[in-house]
Amino acid sequence: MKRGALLVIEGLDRAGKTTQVERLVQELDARLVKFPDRTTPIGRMLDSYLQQKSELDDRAVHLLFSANRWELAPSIKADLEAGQTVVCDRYAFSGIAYSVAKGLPFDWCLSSDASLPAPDLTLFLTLSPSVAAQRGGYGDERYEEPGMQTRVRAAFEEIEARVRDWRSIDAERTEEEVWRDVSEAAEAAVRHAHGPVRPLF
Ligand code: T5A
Ligand code: NA
Repeated sequence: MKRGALLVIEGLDRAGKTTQVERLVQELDARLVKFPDRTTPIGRMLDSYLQQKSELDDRAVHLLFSANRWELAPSIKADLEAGQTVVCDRYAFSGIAYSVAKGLPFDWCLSSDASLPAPDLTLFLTLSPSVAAQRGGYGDERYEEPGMQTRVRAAFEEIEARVRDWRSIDAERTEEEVWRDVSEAAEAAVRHAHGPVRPLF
């Protein structure tokens, strides 16, 4: 059975995720899902937390990020089964990486996202902290500071070792060079997407 592909773009701050995701959505006529989806009631709590307008316990916020994916999971699965490709700007791997970077246990972080729809392909955009800094200073949102970014990078490396269909892409190159690799890998994943949607982890 042919179906739509679930494509995920992950990466550190200023890696160019949104830039590449927007091109992919156009190219593949795909549905865009951005995590966190700040428009739902849960998403509004996350938006306030990220803007440092409210405080939440680390485990509580982890579960809210996860719940924000679960509330969209049924429609993502339905779209994939109906042949619609879905592109996610961040997904469960960000959820794990940022919480592990704050000191929460890896397996605890992973468990709340277990059995979400598994991506057919995750593209991880990598860049060094110095190049990230050249793309503009850190903003006012929570986590936008060098110490946290270094710990997030280490957590993503741990995740990479445990996840299938993961591809790292050097995002220090020009937008066009990155796009060539992103589009080629994504088109292959779309061609090969078939069978039931697998559960993550
Ligand atoms: N979070 C998220 C959790 O803690 N748990 C979770 O479960 C989830 C889902 C969300 C925050 O929430 C955390 C992680 C985050 O801290 P967000 O809304 O996704 O944040 O915002 P960011 O991902 O941080 O968005 P950024 O804007 O920092 O990064 P992007 O999307 O990677 O970068 P982009 O495309 O906007 O580009 C950044 C700049 O670089 C330029 C662009 O023009 C732009 O100016 N650029 C390039 N410059 C040179 N060469 C290239 N190849 C370039 N590509 C883009
Ligand atoms: Na972004």
